[in-house]
Amino acid sequence: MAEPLKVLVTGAAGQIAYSLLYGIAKGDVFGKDQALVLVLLDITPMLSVLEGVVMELQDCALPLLREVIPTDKEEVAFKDIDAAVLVGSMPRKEGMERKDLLKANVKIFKSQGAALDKYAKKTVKVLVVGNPANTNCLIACKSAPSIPKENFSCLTRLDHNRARSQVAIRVGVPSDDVKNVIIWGNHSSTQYPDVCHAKVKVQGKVCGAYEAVKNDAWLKAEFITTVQQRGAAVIKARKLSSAMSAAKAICDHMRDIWFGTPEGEFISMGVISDGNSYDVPEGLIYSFPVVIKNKEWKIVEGLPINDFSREKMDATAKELVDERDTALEFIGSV
Ligand SMILES: NC(=O)c1ccc[n+]([C@@H]2O[C@H](COP(=O)([O-])OP(=O)(O)OC[C@H]3O[C@@H](n4cnc5c(N)ncnc54)[C@H](O)[C@@H]3O)[C@@H](O)[C@H]2O)c1
Ligand SMILES: *[C@@H]1O[C@H](CO)[C@@H](O)[C@H](O)[C@H]1NC(C)=O
Ligand SMILES: CC(=O)N[C@H]1CO[C@H](CO)[C@@H](O)[C@@H]1O
Repeated sequence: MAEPLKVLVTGAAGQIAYSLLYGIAKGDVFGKDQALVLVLLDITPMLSVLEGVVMELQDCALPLLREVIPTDKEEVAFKDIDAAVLVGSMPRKEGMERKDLLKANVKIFKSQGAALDKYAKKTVKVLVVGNPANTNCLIACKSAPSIPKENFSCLTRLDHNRARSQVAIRVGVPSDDVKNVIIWGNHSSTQYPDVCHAKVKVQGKVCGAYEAVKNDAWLKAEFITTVQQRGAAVIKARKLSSAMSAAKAICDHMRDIWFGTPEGEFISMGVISDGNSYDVPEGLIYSFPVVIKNKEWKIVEGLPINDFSREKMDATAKELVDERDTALEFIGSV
């Protein structure tokens, strides 16, 4: 068996981590023959909860899990890690101003970025989940100049999976028969779930989403708002935010980074824009369609973009530009 991989999960006492840690530890992400050391970071008041999570991981008696290291210290958490899933962030509290929330998160991700820079392996793959995920990812990336910026990404795979499933349910096929949906932009209600390039297998034949669904009005309105507002709908129903589905999406995202995307298929993830793809401003972490091979992602280029799509892609970009500029104003002072 290969040397154990060292994998960090932050926010490890929280509800996403509770599902995620099991998924990782049983081999869903790095493979069924890859031994693992799991490092669990949370804030000091959560250390006792973390102890409970450690006990449960031990009690799962998982063959791949070699060691579990709970900690509230960045220098322990980030030491020599191969992969990091940054789930913990500052949640919005009653009456908290948007700017104060952003500032608190800039502080966390600046500090964790610096810890990555100082302690992690230079080949570390970093996935940011804690919201605002796109901007937190950008701050972490900027704070870790010795790690290639391509090794940072943020999660929009949950939105991607939601879009796949909505189309699949509508057509009446398994979700696996819907491929190449795209989430563009921010992981928020301005994201644009795009099915113009999707492929749906219906009765053995592959066709476009419009042909499969046979209801353009639904695809152009209700489908989009359902995906955009799915997070809020889950909170309303469950009185808690998406956790099982978020954990599944994190596993999908990291597994694709590790093993690559299937031939002919692309997935969505938030990655750094160099300004050359789809007229998205340079220096944003923006969700694009990507393919992954040998642990390197490439944006799928050259997809034709109609006016309907263009407008929505620009709106979500504008939101991210504003948030980035505010975050970068804070970065010197936190
Ligand atoms: N990108 C996505 O698709 C997506 C989907 C769902 C949730 N989220 C986000 O993921 C985050 C976690 O969600 P959850 O439901 O697990 O929340 P949660 O409140 O159950 O858990 C968050 C945990 O993070 C910890 N934490 C806070 N600050 C920390 C820090 N500086 N270092 C380490 N740990 C810290 C908290 O103590 C808590 O245990 C939230 O920000 C949520 O909005 C993102
Ligand atoms: C971008 O999306 C994140 C995650 O939902 C959200 O917290 C943030 O407010 C959004 N940005 C803006 C500027 O609306
Ligand atoms: C996903 C990705 O772009 N990975 C890169 C991370 O950085 C290493 C160098 O440390 C590159 O070789 C990878 O391609």
